[in-house]
Amino acid sequence: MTTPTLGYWDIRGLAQHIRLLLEYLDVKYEDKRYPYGPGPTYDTKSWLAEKFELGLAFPNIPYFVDDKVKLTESRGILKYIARTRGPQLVPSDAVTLAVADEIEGVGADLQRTLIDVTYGRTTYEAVKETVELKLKYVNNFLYGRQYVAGNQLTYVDFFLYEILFQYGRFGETVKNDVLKPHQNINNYVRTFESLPKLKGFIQSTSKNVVYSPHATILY
Ligand SMILES: N[C@@H](CCC(=O)N[C@@H](CS)C(=O)NCC(=O)O)C(=O)O
Repeated sequence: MTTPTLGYWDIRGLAQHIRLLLEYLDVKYEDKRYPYGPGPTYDTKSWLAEKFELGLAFPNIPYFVDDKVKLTESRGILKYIARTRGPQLVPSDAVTLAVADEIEGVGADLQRTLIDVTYGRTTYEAVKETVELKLKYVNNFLYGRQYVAGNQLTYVDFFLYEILFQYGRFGETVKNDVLKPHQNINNYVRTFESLPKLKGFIQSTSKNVVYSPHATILY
C-alpha cells in the first residue's frame, strides 16, 4: 500500500475530523497543506495550481488519495477511512448506523451554520435560536452515553467532537460560551479528549486555526 494523502488548507475547517481519525488509527499519511497567500488578499493559488491536475472527479478540498480511490467530500472520506482502516469504528447493526447518520446530518447542519456566521453570511443573533435548540437536542441525546453509539466509539464521534470543539473556539472568540449550559456535551468532549490515542494530538493541535483568513470572525 502506498502512503495515502489528505489534501486541505492549512486550517482545521472541514478536515480536522479526518486528521483525528487517521491519528487514532495510526495511519501513516501525507498531510498535504495548501497555504493561503499573504494578506490582504490571501490568494488560493497554491491549491488552484493543482486543483484540476489530481484526477479528482469532483475537484475540491479536502481530498483523500490512496492506491484505490481519489475521493472528495469531507464526511465521505471519514467513512471510507473508517471502513477500510478501522472497521471496529463502524457500527454493524442498522439501527446504530442510522443513528450515526442522524448525528452526521445534525452535525452537518451545525457546521454549515457556524461557517455561515464565521464568514459573515449571517450573524450569530440571526441563528442563535436554531443553534441553541440544536445543541440542546444534542445535549439531551448524549444523556447517559459516553459516545454517540453508547459505549462504543464510532467514526461519527470524530465528526461530532470536531464540530463541538469548533463551537467552543467560536464561543471563546465572541465571548459567548455557547456550550456552557450543556453538561452532557461538555462531558462528551472531555471523554473524547481523554482517549489515550488522541490526547497528545488534541493538545498539540488545540490552538490550530479553525477557519481561513478570509473569515469575518477569526479563530
Ligand atoms: N462538500 C464539500 C465542501 C468542500 C469545500 O467547501 N471546500 C472548501 C474549503 S472548506 C474549498 O475551499 N474548496 C476549494 C475549491 O472549491 O476549489 C466537503 O464537505 O468536503
